[in-house]
Amino acid sequence: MAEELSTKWETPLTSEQNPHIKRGRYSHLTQTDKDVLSRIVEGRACTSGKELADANIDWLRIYRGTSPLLLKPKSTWEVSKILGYCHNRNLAVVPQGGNTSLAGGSVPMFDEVIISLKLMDKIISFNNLSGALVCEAGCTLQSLMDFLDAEGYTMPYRIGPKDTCQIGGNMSTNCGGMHVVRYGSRHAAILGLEVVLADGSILDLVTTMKKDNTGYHLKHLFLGAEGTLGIITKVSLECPVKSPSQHMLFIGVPSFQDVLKIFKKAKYDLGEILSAFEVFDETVMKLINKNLKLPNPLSGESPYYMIIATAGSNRRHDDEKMNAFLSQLEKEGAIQNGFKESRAEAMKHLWSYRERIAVALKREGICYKYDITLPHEKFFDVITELRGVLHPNSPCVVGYGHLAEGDIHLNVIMPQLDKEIQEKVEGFLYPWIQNLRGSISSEHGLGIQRRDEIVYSKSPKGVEVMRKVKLTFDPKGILNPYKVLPSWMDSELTQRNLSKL
Ligand code: FAD
Ligand code: 2HG
Ligand code: ZN
Repeated sequence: MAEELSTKWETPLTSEQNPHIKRGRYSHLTQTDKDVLSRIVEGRACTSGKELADANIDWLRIYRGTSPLLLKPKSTWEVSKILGYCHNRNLAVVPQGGNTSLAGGSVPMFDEVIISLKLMDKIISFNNLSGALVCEAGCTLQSLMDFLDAEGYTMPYRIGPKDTCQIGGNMSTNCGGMHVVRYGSRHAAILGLEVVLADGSILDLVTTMKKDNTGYHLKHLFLGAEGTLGIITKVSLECPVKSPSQHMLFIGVPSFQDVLKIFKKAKYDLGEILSAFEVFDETVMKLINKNLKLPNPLSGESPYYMIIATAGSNRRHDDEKMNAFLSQLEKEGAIQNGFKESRAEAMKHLWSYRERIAVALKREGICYKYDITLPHEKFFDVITELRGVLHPNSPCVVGYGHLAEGDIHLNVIMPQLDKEIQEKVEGFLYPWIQNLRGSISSEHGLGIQRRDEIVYSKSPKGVEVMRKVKLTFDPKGILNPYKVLPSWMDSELTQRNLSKL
């Protein structure tokens, strides 16, 4: 997934960009630490070179740390040994999956040791009756999709960087993607997890069965925790069967009111077979055309474009439903043009328009991403109003997202990082979201980027409970510090007086 930026951009150190964030009172890595840790993963430690440099920079090329050590364990036992040692020595660590985080969560802030799960990529078991898959955390999403395809099953989610992102990272971010409308969030499909806790102990919550009400649902705490509560080493997931009947509509829509009308109609008319409901604006389409060299598949331009997908069990029945749906939209004038596609290869190609939008935007410049949940009616108002606020500075502001969940990806694209514009955007945006009781992070997480903005979406009591949970799981604060929890808690979470522990 290495993608070049069109602008010349040297990622500054995150610590230099954020001088108010102080390094926690962790030990500094000594040569002895390096030797001991490297011996645990014999031949799989990096102390220099491109692999280490890449692991220090995020996908968006906005955040960069200075970790001197990357470890690549191959087993839960090795992860446990590493964390046990780091805990004793008070060394901070960052768990890393495919490093595709869009919130700066997967890279160090300072010199934290990077623990990459990429070599823990074994599929452990699959039950062809229940659909229960058990695998190691480093399996890429694509490898699991391929494996399941041969079994007649599929993954219950789909996101763009599937060849790179890992199931452990997907769980840790509680990633969303295109099929939440059909299969729910990661919480819906998770059966169990194995997690190595901060002190190196192993919490085995793996099961292949769906129901278990034995007290607190611990596994759910790790979904969306972004590596701040433990390192996920195994995942057990309930996978749905691959639908034998899949269809897609690609349509151009004249107004946002029509987009909403179509959404409501799709819920009634496509009902149980609806599997994706995606929307993007005309500027996004232009950037797809320009930066991915993919021409508009429709014969004319429209202010909005949509991909509506279905997955069912009866081709004739679904075909009829989709044809009737499309012709009614045409009759009602709710679309300007559009077509239905049912051939697997052609649909894969059309999905690439949607799945590679983030790549198209990144090729345009530095992307400041805002990943927000709003009431459906307000989905695009935020774009229009923000464009008004930024005028005449007017960097490129675009919107797209998973409309079914009210999840809009607002991107502000600039030739280079501009703190003044960033402050202007956020000064407008966050109170706007709060007023509507929306979320400032729908699916990408808080990472470094949004941790201080948590208060716009979570009550002070909610943030306080999170602090207590963090201290329970990780009293020394060695797991992915400076992420998720707000910076004003750093002094307690990362600089505690160890003699009191
Ligand atoms: P990383 O980026 O490596 O890590 C993400 C976070 O999880 C970090 O905080 C890290 O410390 C932690 N972590 C990673 N592995 C573990 C582990 N085993 N145990 C504990 N903590 C761990 N997200 C969506 O929700 N929907 C989308 O549609 C979507 N599309 C994307 C498209 C593109 C082009 C890109 C680049 C990203 C997209 N994302 C999307 C962001 C999304 O969060 C990630 O792509 C994915 O879930 C992260 O997986 P990863 O393996 O790369 O994790
Ligand atoms: C998507 O839906 C991802 O494609 C990326 O969540 C969102 O680029 C973004 O802002
Ligand atoms: Zn998304």
